[in-house]
Amino acid sequence: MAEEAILGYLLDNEEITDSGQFSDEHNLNHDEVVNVIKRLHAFRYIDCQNIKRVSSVLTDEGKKYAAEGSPEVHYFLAVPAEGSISKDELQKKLSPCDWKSKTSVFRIGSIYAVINKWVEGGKQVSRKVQHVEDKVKNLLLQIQEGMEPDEESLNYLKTTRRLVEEKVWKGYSVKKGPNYAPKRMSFATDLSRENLQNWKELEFKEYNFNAKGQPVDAGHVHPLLKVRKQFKDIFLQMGFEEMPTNNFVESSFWNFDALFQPQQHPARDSHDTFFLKAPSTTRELPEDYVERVKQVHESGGYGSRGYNYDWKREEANKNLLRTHTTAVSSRMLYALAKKPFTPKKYFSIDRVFRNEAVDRTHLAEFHQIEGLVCDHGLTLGDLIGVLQDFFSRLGISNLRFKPAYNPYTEPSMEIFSYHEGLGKWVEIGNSGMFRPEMLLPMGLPEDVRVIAWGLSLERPTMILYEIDNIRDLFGHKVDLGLIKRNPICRIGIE
Ligand code: FB9
Repeated sequence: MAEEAILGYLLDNEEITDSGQFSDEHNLNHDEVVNVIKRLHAFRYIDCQNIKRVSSVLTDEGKKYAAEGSPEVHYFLAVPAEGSISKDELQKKLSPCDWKSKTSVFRIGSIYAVINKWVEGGKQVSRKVQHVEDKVKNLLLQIQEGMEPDEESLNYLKTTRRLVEEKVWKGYSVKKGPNYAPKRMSFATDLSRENLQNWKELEFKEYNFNAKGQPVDAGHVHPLLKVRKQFKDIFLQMGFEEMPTNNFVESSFWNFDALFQPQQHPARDSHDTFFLKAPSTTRELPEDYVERVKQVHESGGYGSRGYNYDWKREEANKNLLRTHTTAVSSRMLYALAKKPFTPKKYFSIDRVFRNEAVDRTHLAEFHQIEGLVCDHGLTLGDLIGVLQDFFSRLGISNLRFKPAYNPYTEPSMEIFSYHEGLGKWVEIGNSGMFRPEMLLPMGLPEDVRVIAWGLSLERPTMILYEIDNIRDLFGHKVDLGLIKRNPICRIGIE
C-alpha cells in the first residue's frame, strides 16, 4: 500500500519533501510509511533524509486551564470587588476538597494573583485592580490552535508554569535511490525448492557478509571457574595431582587436631567456625593415629614438648564446615603415610567456610587454593622456589616473603607481590612447612618434609575482572549480565 504510493509518487516527482504531509495527503499511517521508507532505503530503492519538527503542546494542566480559565483569574474573581475575604473562605470557595494538592486552583491562583499584583496577599485578601485579562488562557488557546505565541510568553508557559511542553515530530524527505524502480522486485533470499523451479528469472538478494548473525545464546562460565581452570592447568603443568575435596563437612579432628591446632585455639570456637547440629559428631576415626595425635597435643614427642593440656576426644569428634582445604591435605598425607613412601605433589581448589564478618572482600565462604610438595629433605628454599615457579606462571614475579604464623606450619611466610595496576604490594597468599608434630604422628618417615601454600580464588578473580565488591562476584546478588559478558581469563597469558 504505502510502498506502491511512495515508489509510484517518485515516478513523476523528484522528491517527497515531507513524509508526514505525504501520509496525510495519501491517508496513510505515518508510522507505516516510515517503516516502508526504511525498508526501501535498505534496498537502496530510495534515499531519505531525516526531518524533524518541534512543536509546542499543552500539558494536561494546560488543557484544563485552556478550557476552564487560569486559576489566578478564578482566584481574582472569587475576591469581592469591594472589601476583602479571608484566605480560608477563598480556599473553601475555590478548592473545597483538593486545596492541599500542589495544583489546586486555590494554591496556584493565590500565588499568581499576588505575583500579578491583582490582589493583596496576607490573611485578608482584597482586590488591587478592577479588571484582569486571562492572558494565560488566551495564550494556551492560541497554541491549541497551532499558533506559536512570542518567545517570552512561550518560555513563561513552558518553564515557569509547566503548562506547555515540546513535541518533536520525526519524518523523512525521500528521493529516488540507485536501485529505484516504480515497483520493488522481491528478492529471493534463499534457494528454496520453489525458487529452484524458476531461479533464472529471480533476482537474488546480495549476501550481506557484514550482517551480524543471530546471537547464539549459550551457557556462560562464571569468572571464578575460568580462573580456577587457569590455576588447575598451572598445577597440572607443574606435575601436581588434584586432591578429592568433595566433602564440605569435616570432623574437627582432620580440620584442626591432625594439623596440631590446639583445641583452645580461637579459630576453633563457633565465632570463627560453623559447627554442625546434625550430624554433630563424626562416626569414625583411625584410633591408633588419634592416640598419637592426643599424645603430641598433650605432651609432645618427636622433639616437641606439645601444648601440655587435656586433649578431649569429644572436641575432636565435632563435625563442622571445613575452614580450609588443608583438612583435605591432612587426610591425604595420612593416607600417604599408610603406604610405602613416595614423593607427592598435591593441590586442591574448593570451598571453605568461615564464620567471619562479611565485607567488600570477605563472605562466609570462599574458594581456597592449596598446593603441597611432600618429599625427603625439602627446605624453605624449595618452598620459595616452588612459589616463584607457581606465581611466575600466573605472570606474578618478584615476590617478597614476610614471616607469619600458622598453628600447623613452622616456619610460615606470607607472600607478597607488587601489583602495578594497584600500585602497591598485595598479599597474594600464605605458606609454610608442616610441623613435625603434624607429620610424624601420621607415620611419615623422619626426613620427609612437606612444603605447602595457600591463597584464595576470589581475590585474583576480583583483581583480574576489576570487581570491587565480592558480592558482585559470588552469591545471590550477582548480576547475570556479568556472567554473560565477562571476557576470557588472561591470567598467566602474556
Ligand atoms: O588470596 C589472597 N590474595 C591474593 C591472591 C592472588 C592474587 O592475584 C592477583 C592477580 C594478582 C591477589 C590476592 N590472600 C589469601 C591474601 C589476602 O587476600 C588475605 O587477606 C585473605 N586471604 C584469605 C583468608 O582470609 C581469611 C586469602 C585467603 C587465604 C589465606 C591463606 C591461605 C589460603 C587462603 C592459606 C594457607 C596455607 C598456609 C600454609 C600451608 C597451607 C595452606
